[in-house]
Amino acid sequence: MPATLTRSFEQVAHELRPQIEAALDRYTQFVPGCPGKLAESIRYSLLSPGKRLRPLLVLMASEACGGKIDAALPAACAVEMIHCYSLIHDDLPAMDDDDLRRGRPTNHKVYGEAMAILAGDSLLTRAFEVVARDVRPPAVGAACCAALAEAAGASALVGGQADDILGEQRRAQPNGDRATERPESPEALLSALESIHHRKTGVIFLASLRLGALTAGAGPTQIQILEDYGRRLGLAFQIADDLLDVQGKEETTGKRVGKDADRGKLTFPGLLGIDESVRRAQRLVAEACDLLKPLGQAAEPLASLARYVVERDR
Ligand code: GRG
Repeated sequence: MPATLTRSFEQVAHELRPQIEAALDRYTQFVPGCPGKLAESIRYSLLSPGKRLRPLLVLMASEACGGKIDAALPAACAVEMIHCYSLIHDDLPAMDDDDLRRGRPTNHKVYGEAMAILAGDSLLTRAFEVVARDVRPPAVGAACCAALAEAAGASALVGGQADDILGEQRRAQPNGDRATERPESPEALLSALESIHHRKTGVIFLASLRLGALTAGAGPTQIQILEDYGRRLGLAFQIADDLLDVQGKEETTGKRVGKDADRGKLTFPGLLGIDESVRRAQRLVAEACDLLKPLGQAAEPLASLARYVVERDR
């Protein structure tokens, strides 16, 4: 295929983002009953300038499987709502205690902790309402709801977050129960880190791809290709995220940098070093792009998204 026909990730994202932003705006025009302050707090975070990677993944996966953007848009918005809820709750003092997100003060810094918790709760429930009402036919809507619930639940997103917090608490205990524990090997630490990130980040990426495929009526072979791609993409994204925390700048990332080291978190650069982390992320992206080849040119935006994920500065 001549290179001129290949649309870059930024070109495709530039076309699709306005549709995502407009739909997120429409989906958060709440009916009476939702207090103005709560609606403001929800919209403050949801409509803030995120990269929209997960909704783009839904739309690009749908396109790769021959689907239509309009049919995938409700599912794309639902995934972004769940992602946004997780960021609002992750930033709370009881969790990561952050004051900067997407280049702005975090939700609880502006609206207070109670309203931030409720904004997250509202986004989580709204996501399922949107899918149940607007994904057609209803059987596909039900399959999307189940996939989303599994990805956001106690054995995935919430479980990964819980393990992350429990691990941090254990590492912060200098003696206590740990005095009798054997130190963990580097291999065990790496596998624990990969498991946490798979649940905290990777599974939502996989759900995004699955929802895109489901709304396009994809078959099992296409779904399998997307999932194999998604597993590598999720891990590469997380390695890049850890590298940005070490090497990135607050002005471009829009969030506090250096916080993982400050909190004694397990990270890929911490375990593997910077050079090996970069090599690993690049290898994963190359594998992810190779896996997409049977889907042809329609999957090129997904390949360019994978390359963007490790080259990004935010
Ligand atoms: C509170 C249930 C619960 C889960 C929190 C998402 C999460 C789990 C924690 C956020 C902290 C973090 C750095 C997670 C790993 C990577 C990640 C999800 C980064 C943010 O995603 P981006 O870079 O963000 O796509 P934008 O703002 O562009 O949408």
